Amino acid sequence: MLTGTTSEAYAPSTPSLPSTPHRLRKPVNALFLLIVALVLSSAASLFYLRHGSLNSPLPLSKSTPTQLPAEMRRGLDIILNPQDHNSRPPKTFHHNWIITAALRRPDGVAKRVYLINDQFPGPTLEARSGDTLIIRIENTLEDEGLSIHWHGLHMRGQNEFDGADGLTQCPIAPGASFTYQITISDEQHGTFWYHAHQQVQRADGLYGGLIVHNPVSQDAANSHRIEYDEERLLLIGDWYHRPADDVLKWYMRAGSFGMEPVPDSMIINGLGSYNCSLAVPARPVDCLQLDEEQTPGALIDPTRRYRYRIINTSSLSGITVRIDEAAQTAIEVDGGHSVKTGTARAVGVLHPGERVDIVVTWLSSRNQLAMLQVVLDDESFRYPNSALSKTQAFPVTLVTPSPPSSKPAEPAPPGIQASIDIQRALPEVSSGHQHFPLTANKTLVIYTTTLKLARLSNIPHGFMNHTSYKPQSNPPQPVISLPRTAWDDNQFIPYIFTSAGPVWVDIVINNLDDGGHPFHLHGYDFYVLATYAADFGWGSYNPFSLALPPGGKFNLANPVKKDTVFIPRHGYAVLRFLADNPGIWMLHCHLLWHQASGMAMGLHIGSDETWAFPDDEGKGQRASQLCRSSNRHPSL
Ligand SMILES: [Cu+2]
Repeated sequence: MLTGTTSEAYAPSTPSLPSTPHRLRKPVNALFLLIVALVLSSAASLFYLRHGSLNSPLPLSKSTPTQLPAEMRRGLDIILNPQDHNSRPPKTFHHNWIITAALRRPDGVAKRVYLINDQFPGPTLEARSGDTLIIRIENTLEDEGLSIHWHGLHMRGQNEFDGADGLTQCPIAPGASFTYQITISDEQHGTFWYHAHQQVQRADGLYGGLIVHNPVSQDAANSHRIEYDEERLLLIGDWYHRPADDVLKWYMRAGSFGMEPVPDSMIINGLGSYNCSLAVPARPVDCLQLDEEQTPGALIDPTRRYRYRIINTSSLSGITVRIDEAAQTAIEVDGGHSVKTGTARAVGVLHPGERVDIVVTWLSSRNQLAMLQVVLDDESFRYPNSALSKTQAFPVTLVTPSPPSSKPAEPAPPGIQASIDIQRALPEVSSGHQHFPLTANKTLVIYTTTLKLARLSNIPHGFMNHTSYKPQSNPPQPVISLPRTAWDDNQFIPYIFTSAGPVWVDIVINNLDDGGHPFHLHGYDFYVLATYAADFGWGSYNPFSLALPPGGKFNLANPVKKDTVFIPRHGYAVLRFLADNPGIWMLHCHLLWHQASGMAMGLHIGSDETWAFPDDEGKGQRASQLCRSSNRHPSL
């Protein structure tokens, strides 16, 4: 059976339909009610709208509105509420999260997923720059520890709440609780997300959106060229029907030959639509065939412009998002970094961990239905999985309010492109050498690859230089609670000394593999000075040799700023950042199977090489307290 619970996370509890095209306008409920009336009374209406959210009668509906059965509420919309955050002073939010797991059918196939307060995906956190989030997490799982990372937030002065299992904390043990304290810096706003950072729980749904709205006072400096009326969130990712533990076990054996497990399905905001007939006999699934009307979809007013904040929550797959009946313009990448792109019908490829914010304008069309297409990038798929449809379409129902108040949908703008290559997006204004020196003070060179070594029984392991990461286990305490000399052999954490003035760091990450790796650095944003993919050879760059970079000169004029960067196969990326946030910060591939098999390391940034954190206000002790009762995953 389908459960109604899954719809809770995306049911529009406080929908807002501003009256004029400006993103800061207050809600106008009348318009919304009108739309609701039309939708519920229309035979073509396929979607959910929670009756409970309506506070007044539906004046224009002649027929009695019928509440769709819970299992048919398949709405994709997570409606964001910037108006509740961007013009108030900073404040502190308290959340209490209970973590459980239960069987759900996100795409029709039964699977055990993690729930936060009974929701999958977890609750969407909305805040503004300068807010403090105090989140108490109670782990009621039977036999698994867990930790949560706040992807993209700098966590300045809050290293111990970064959530990186093994580096900054032990897992929260079953039955235990832990309170994360997160003060969002005044400089940060944009699209973030939170997700499990212990083993592979992220692939079983332990994640959610975290949106930091830009305060109005900063708008003059950060205003977007393109206005919009409403904001929506799209958590889009691949989906495995097997438990992630089993998927990882399948990968981490000699017989996988290092071929990453190809997903079975895809979901948006926790919902998908799987064609049961595709399931392969070798891997039976408990599949409930959803009919066409149960395909999850969105509901929009085509006279309005929408800002979609898109997060790739995949374990493996890059995604391209395409809407033929709309014009998309990308305005920001990752945590609020402005980019300038043309207008196109599609945007991609967005890799796991990356975010892009797009503004969508609906083009004039007689259709009442648009299709949101998601294409999974098959670069990482090394074998065919006939169970998977790589391209899937989700209906977007266009509901125009009453004709007198509506303006016609816009005609297609001239010069609309087929696709925006988001990997090549650059900021509009020069962002580079005004902000950093022409050369860095310190340069790190990293080589990363997946190896199947005889000494590791030919099981694929990710390596960063010569180290394959595992959470610190001897002694079993997070490294921030231990002096450097006590760290075990699975830790590769170069030291960056910072007390002699500003230290700009270049990291050259060479990718020796024949597939790309999206790398994420905790605690920082970085400028992407170069990325390169070789047509032949290794495509590596060693800045300590006399040879010029194979990819040519760095972009010092207007490099894009990011926290997650895709490093092409047989190529490299050069990243530059100011090492001004002391702590131990993880740097890892965001492909979950690579991360879990060791493609991770840390950066130790500070002014004390011995790593003085254990004595720093007891933070190290606090970080290690969890370890006493911690029950790390048995596969480690
Ligand atoms: Cu990778």
